[in-house]
Amino acid sequence: MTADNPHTPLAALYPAHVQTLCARADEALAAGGFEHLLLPSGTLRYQFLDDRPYPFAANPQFKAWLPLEQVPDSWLAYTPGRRPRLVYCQPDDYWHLPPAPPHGYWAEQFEIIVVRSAAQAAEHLPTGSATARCAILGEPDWRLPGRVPNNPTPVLERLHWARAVKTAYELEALRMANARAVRGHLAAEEAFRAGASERAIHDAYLQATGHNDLDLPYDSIVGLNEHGAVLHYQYKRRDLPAAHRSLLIDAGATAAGYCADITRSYGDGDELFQALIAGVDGVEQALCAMVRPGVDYRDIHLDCHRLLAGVLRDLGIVRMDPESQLETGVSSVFFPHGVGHYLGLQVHDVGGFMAGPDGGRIEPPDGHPFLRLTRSLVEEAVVTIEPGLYFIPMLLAPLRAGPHADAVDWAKVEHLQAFGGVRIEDNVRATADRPENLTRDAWAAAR
Ligand SMILES: [Mn+2]
Repeated sequence: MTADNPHTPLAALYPAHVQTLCARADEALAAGGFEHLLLPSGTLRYQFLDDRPYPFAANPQFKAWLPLEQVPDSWLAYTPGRRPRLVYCQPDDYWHLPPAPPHGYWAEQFEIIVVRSAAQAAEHLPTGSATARCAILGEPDWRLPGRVPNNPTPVLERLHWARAVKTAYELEALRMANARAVRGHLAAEEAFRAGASERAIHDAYLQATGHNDLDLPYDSIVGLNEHGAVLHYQYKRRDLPAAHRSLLIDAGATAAGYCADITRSYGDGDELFQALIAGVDGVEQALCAMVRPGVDYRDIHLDCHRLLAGVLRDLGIVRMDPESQLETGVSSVFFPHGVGHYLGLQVHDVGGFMAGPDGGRIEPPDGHPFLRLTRSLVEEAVVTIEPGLYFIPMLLAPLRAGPHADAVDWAKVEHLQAFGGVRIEDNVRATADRPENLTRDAWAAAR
């Protein structure tokens, strides 16, 4: 496990990361008029009338401080000027394997108190009149004894705003997550070429990353043929299709709680589909080069439409100039999602619409409701860039019935429908200089 390994490159970077978090917390607490920051890791939730818990997902606010994804009922307590305290719950439980005693590169940054139950944890949090001066960020849940999260807006907003800027520690974790995911993608391509089922491709991916299903940052999308046109295709079929025309795989990995989010598309050699993959890949690399400080991410999204519309025109799929395709909404039929999002502790990281550190909202452009990031980029922001072109029956039907039907080569569209679609997605860091493509770098290193 990454967090246990003293030799991980993360170890040397972690103390400065915690210092940055302390400074951000100082500012956020001052803005909200609070004196203590309390972050519960979260608690297990159970299915209705059952004793089976849902998969545990740690509070991302907690995970920002600690690479601990599976320690429910624990708390991080921070008071400006003091060493942060970790109340670490290691229950006496012979039904399950409790969390290991606290150790690893992170442990020495905290005053650690080990407790045996959630109720006991509460005894080590600020009490009495101090309770009212606590900003408690977490999901309110009656099962979590101790304090009720109040989630004060000014505190949350400042922390969310700041999360756009990654620390050196976070960047290294994101690189490690990318390296891990790329190992999976290489195995997945090999399984596709060998004619494996969606389920078997997914299994090859897990095997190569060393992840279990529940370790993944999101449920992988593994679609053969027409399934590539289902944006969040959620099944992994065990049966084999009659032919392996195409694979669209959108799959990530984590390291120290940070996420990679990568998509690749493969074909069977069909000339038009291969040209489509090459076209989308070219667009993707042009957009990655735009990831620079000061660039409005909405402009990357709109340029993505223009560039993809150019691919549709150049391949003779749509006979319309790119600007008209954008204005009439034709490009949105083939590219019906946003070009990307912030990436970090959460695969769709927070703060994408914020106008400033004390809130406000920047709306996506009219007609583009699915764009999740509308801010201008800053140095050390990490985003995904994920253009795609799809042949989605539900969206094609109104185009075929509408005023622009004649601009479309329907024979080509019908041919490509059997391949589903293409998406290519990398994780990119904005720097003062040229952008760092974490995904392509990991790919180059893996070969
Ligand atoms: Mn993504």
